[in-house]
Amino acid sequence: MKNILVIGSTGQIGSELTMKLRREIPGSTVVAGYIPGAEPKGELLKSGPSEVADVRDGQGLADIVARYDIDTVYNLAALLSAVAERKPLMAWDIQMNGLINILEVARERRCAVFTPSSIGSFGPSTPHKGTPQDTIQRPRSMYGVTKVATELLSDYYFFKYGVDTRAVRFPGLISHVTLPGGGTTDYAVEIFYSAVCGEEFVCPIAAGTFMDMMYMPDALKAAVDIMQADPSRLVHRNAFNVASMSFDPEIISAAIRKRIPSLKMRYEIDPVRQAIADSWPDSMDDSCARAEWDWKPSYDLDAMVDDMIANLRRKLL
Ligand code: AKB
Repeated sequence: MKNILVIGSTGQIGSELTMKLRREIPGSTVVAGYIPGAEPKGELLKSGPSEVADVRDGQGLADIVARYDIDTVYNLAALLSAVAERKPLMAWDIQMNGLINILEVARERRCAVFTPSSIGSFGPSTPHKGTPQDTIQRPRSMYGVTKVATELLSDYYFFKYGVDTRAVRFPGLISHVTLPGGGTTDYAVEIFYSAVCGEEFVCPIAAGTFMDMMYMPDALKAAVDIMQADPSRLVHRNAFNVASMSFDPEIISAAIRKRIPSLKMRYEIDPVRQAIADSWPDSMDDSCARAEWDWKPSYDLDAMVDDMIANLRRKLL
């Protein structure tokens, strides 16, 4: 990994991943790819090159890859689960037509490609507890359909053309830097903003609904480590279960209330998000990631809550 293109560099993952790669990969050039209307700002803009990189424009991607001699592409362009239910055709266009554009450029230019999958790639018939690496994937959301197809297409390009595709299945990601937009797990970020700002939190997900979650520093570590893993050890590629914590709204609100006793929460269930959440795993088994590339998260629930609150207090108060 030396010359890297991050597509979706101003989004929830991209904004932090681009900065981490610039800091931690010596001698690298990390191009921040963005779409018009979501331009990089501040440090992201100043610390390296940026280019318009719309996954739906294959020629535009090919030009950037050639110009910067890109060897690794992080493809983070996606509509998240709830918004993809509102705009299924757009989700298909970005997630699938966009992916094949990237894979074609990667085939021609011999780039490695990371396109994340998600807990959203599972569905109601998947075993929900200790969800295995290799299991039934029959999601009913458009987001889930595109994530399963992403895994299959990425593997196809590896087996047929030797394109070095690798990825992880991200849980809900929690970060104090950039807000997610339109996901089912967003509540687990929003509750912190309400708690720190002293506002009542209206929870769209029912008590008792468990989902895998992960603190952003662990998610970024997973994204970097999988691309640097020894390929001879990889039995799987697209995509690895990675897990660090699983909770429901009662557990996360209790953990925050231990530090901010004034937090008030009431439920107003969003039926679309609830149906999606009910179909997702409660907790994934990530033993293949641990065995094949030494995956190990650093943050459990308490460590994550402490760090989130400290950082949001600095940011918001
Ligand atoms: C979403 O909720 O849509 C995402 C995801 C789990 O992939 N955060």
